[in-house]
Amino acid sequence: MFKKITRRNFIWFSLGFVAAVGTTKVTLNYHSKQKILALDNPAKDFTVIGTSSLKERAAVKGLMYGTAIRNHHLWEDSKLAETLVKECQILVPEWALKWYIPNPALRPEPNIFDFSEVDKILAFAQNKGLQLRGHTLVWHESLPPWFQDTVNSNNAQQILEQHINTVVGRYAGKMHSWDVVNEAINEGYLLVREQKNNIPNNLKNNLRKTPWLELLGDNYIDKAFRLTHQADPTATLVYNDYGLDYDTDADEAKRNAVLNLLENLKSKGTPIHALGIQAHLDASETNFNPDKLRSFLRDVASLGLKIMITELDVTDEKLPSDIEMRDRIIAKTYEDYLSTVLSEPAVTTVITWGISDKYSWLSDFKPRPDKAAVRPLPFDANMNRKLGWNAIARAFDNARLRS
Ligand code: 9MR
Repeated sequence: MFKKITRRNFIWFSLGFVAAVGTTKVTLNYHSKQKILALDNPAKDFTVIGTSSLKERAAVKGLMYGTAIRNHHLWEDSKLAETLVKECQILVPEWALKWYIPNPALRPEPNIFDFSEVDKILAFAQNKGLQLRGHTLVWHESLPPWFQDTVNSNNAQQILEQHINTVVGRYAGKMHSWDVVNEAINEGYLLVREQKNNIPNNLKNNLRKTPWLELLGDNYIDKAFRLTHQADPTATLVYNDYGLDYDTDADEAKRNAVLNLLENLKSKGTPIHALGIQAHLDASETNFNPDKLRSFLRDVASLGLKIMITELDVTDEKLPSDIEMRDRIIAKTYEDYLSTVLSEPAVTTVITWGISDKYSWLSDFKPRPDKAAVRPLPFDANMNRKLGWNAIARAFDNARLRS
């Protein structure tokens, strides 16, 4: 028989429950801390032979190395510009080719385009012998404030066409590649949830619910590629996405969904040439499985597609404070990842999402709980090479020659 629950019993029960939850949390925290510490190997050798730059090491193997860049940093920081020219073969504007990031915005009004910043970056790149790639034409983020009130299912096609014709047309023949569509597949955890609820695993269900999907229907991806190819038949056209790197249910589901999308596009004859893997890595992630990642890369390559690593960086959000330890774990993350992906011949290019810790989106988006400066990139805030630089250099030195 159950005893009547008295007020006192209830209080004791609640206290016990809170204590149990607290202990479990402490134990879990302890275990995840131990797992992270186990990632550090102070004896690991990161020696690099010679002093040549990342672009030179990449070029020896028929590869390209480059970085994303916020245009104003390039004009304001001569040390950054110098480092970038020395180390990079290719640049991608982190902001300037998005529809709307006011610096100034590319498309401030429905019928006004401002190319001033992009033109300056292109002139800089051409002057220094660097290539330029475009990011991005179709995305659900960084859309203009006028978008919601102006764009509807009657004019969406025309507004997208106008965008692609105007922007891609202006730089036709001058761009290495375009991220035509960015992040069109749902978050991995949502794909897993759908699988658990027996929702059919098809392209329609796997697509992220974006304004573009809502306005143009699920054919919008194919449309965007065809329009871009028409506007610039020489550029390599890329589908770009994230959350593809680890041996987790979410990333596995996302890899399958992306593969499914690529197969679908290829079967329709869509002019798509490469998959862009963003590779925003996490130094504290313990579920890295080189075989699984390689097998995904091979599946993508078997569709006749090239692969570009488009936004590589390594968050140290969950690492301990000690800087030397952090740099070692970050460097190991870079080397493990790059040696895996570069073993697949279809991988042609490696681009980091920034080059110096002084300027990383992660400072705002994934700050450290101890408020210490983040260290996700190959150069420190004073433009000195870090252990992460060695790791990238080593991965290029050990990569096989591309034909
Ligand atoms: O790094 C970019 C950040 O400065 C911008 O505020 C943000 C919104 O435009 O975009 C960031 O870059 C993203 C990229 O365009 C697409 N993949 C994820 C990147 C990091 O969020």
